[in-house]
Amino acid sequence: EKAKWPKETVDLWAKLSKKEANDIDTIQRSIVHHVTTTLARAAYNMDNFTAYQAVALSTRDRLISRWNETQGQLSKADPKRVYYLSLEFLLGRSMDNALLNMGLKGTYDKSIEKLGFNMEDVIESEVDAALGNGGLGRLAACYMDSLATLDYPAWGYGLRYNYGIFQQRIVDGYQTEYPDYWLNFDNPWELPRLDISIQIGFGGHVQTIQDEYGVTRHNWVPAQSVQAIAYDVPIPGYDTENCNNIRLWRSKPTRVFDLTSFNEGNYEKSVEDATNAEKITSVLYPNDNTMAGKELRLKQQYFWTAASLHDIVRRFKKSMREWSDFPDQVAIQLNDTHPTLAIVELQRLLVDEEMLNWDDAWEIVTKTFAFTNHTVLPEAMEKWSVPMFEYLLPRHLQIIFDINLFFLQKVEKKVPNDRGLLNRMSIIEEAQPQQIRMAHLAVVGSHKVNGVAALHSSLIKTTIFKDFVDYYGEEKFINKTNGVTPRRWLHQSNPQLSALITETLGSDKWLKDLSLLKGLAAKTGDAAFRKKWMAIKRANKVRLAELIKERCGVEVSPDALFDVQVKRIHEYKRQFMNILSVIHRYRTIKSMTAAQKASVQPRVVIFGGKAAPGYYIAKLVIKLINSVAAVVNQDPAVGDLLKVVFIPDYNVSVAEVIVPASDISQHISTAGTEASGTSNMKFVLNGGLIIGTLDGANVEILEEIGEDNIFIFGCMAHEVEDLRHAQRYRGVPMDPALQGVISAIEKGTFEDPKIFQPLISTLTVGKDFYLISADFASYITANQQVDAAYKKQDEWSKKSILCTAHMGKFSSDRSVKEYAEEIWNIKPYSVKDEGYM
Ligand code: CRA
Repeated sequence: EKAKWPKETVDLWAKLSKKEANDIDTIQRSIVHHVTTTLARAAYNMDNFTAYQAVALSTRDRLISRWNETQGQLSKADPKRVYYLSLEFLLGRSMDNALLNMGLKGTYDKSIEKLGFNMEDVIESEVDAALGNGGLGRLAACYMDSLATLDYPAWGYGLRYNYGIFQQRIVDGYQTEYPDYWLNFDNPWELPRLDISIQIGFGGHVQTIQDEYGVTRHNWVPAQSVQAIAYDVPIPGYDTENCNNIRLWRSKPTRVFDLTSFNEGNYEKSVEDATNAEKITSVLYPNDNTMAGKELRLKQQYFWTAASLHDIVRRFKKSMREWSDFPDQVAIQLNDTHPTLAIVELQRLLVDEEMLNWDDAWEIVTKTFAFTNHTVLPEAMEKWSVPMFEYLLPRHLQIIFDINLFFLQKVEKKVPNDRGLLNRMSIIEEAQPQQIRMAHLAVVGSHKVNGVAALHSSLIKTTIFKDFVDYYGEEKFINKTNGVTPRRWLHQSNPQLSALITETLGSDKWLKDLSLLKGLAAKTGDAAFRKKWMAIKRANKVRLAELIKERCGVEVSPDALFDVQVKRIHEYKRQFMNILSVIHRYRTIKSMTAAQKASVQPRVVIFGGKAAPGYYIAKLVIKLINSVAAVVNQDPAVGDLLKVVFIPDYNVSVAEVIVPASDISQHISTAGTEASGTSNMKFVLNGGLIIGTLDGANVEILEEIGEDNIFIFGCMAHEVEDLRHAQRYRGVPMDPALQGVISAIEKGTFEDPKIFQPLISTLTVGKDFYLISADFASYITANQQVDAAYKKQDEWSKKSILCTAHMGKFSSDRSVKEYAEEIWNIKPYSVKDEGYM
């Protein structure tokens, strides 16, 4: 069309779509423009929230022009792209991050200050985008930041839930859940693409037909269909023009009303069908590391993978390439087993709709997909019951059975006459009813399988995927240690420390090459530097103390040692062990003379985290923490020597305040249970020391920062099995200190002991699955070492600096680069700033 335009029209477009300048005057105009037009407000009736909206809209304009430019240039160049399929993207707030990444933060600060507002207050008006449960979803967000920063052509695909992770309030010490309707006010960080709509089928039956060459073809005739509508979320890179995309799908009814029912006067039924369609993307499942097995969850997974694949295939087809080129243009990463149906859907599209033969299609599929495993916990392994699956996806079930048949035939050929092996490796578990093992399907349909930390990746090779390693060989099973983005988790959340690092290193290059932090190690001998370093930590603690006052009503001293455990509440993460040790500490202090108390290191123990709404024991742990806090915090015999707080509604934006303020944080899972952990990396990056077990990424953090700068305790992963066995069959007695603590609870020191009985019985001999009793003594000792070390403030400050200095490895830039080079085979493509909107 454009070609037909006269030159003056073309020139006019070019002139008018020139990018606006980013000077203060232009930015102020754009903000005021949004206040007076988009928001229909005026200076005299504006609050911080309106200011936030206007600044957000002005930021969004700039974001979208970069996004548009990036996507336009990428369409033309058409390099190989990676698609990151994740049911969760835990993005948190966007505005501060977008301004920092685009290099506009300083200008916006000044612009709004002159307009009578303060950026820090304005930022607080933004609600978190909380479309994730914890580590897995936040990892996806960090990876998107790094992919954009490193100029990799990458898209995320996910679901646009109407309700994110629930909001947690504490009532009488108990967790209560409230819906997170985050879209209550318009979401400026998304671009509704109402023009992009895809039909997704469910149910129905499969027609078998002979085509004109006598080949049997299968044709799925779904009974229902829903529409997938695209919402695009721009992800700007740091210090680059590149701006990637996360496409989130929303479900809508195909036609608003089922016209037949409507015309027959059955209005209710016609509305019900519409509601059922909308339900698919209504809510995020609030389980972390556990599988609920609900039909609606399976619908979400198919809806999302089918829409995403349709989109990916459509983009590929525009290039008019051969199907065999598909894996040279497209890499798809499966973030856990949640998107495994994408493997089946691509096989179906290629065989049923594109008429490829099975083997050619399967080769394309397996070259395209790679799979990340995030857990070894049995309760998290996804399985779907065959009857339920068949009802929703009859053709996909046939394809899974065929994939399994051909796979098992090959296994049988390689290892003849081993029924046990076939049973163990089969994608179908022979239970009543049969179950589809999604992890096996993901392994069989991918060319690479990775774990998320060195220990985890080696564990999966000897446990859940052992037979597959024997069959495929070692090369298919690799490690990609997790990472976190230093932009959000240091530069944005700890601006003072970021500034000190930049000043010390002489440039801000470390923000894109985190290994440069090692330059800080030379400064440990510089007393003036140490003083600045610790003053920043203290300022961050003051800020956290204010948040604690506001949210918990408890006054804490920023001079005490801040001890933090914030993460999902889970038995394997052992918050229970932490609070039991706090009770031990409380009892010890109570038994002291005044003279003895004088040498006690004051400590504030800070907890935070959500429990899955159906996880009874985890919710009791929250109750116990709050009951202990209530007693300890008002005990005059203890005073400031010990305070305990539970910060409600832990989320990304709260983490941004907590992480920079910790002196010590706790990563104390039973060895072999935490795949990686990522908050451990964030704390150490901010000069916080950690106490932890030899689990997940703690092992590699220890390797990097050295044993003098970390407090390690407890049993090792290879010992766990024997310990459990000994406990069960040889009746190992409970640790005496722990016994004392339990007696105190049972005597009613903290509310009615009946409440906590179910919790305590998880510790009775033979049942203590997470080995709290086995690790308790060494845990107490490690905590005493923390106290002693913290008293030597000079030494502590050196440790703190060395922690930050040696965190280079844990940038998500490093992780993403490894994925790109060793799994996806993609190259950076840098967008040129052509000066257009
Ligand atoms: N719950 C692991 O438990 C890991 C993250 C990201 C988890 C964490 O140790 O850091 O993934 N596993 O790799 C998971 O979600 C389904 O499994 C997590 O966040």
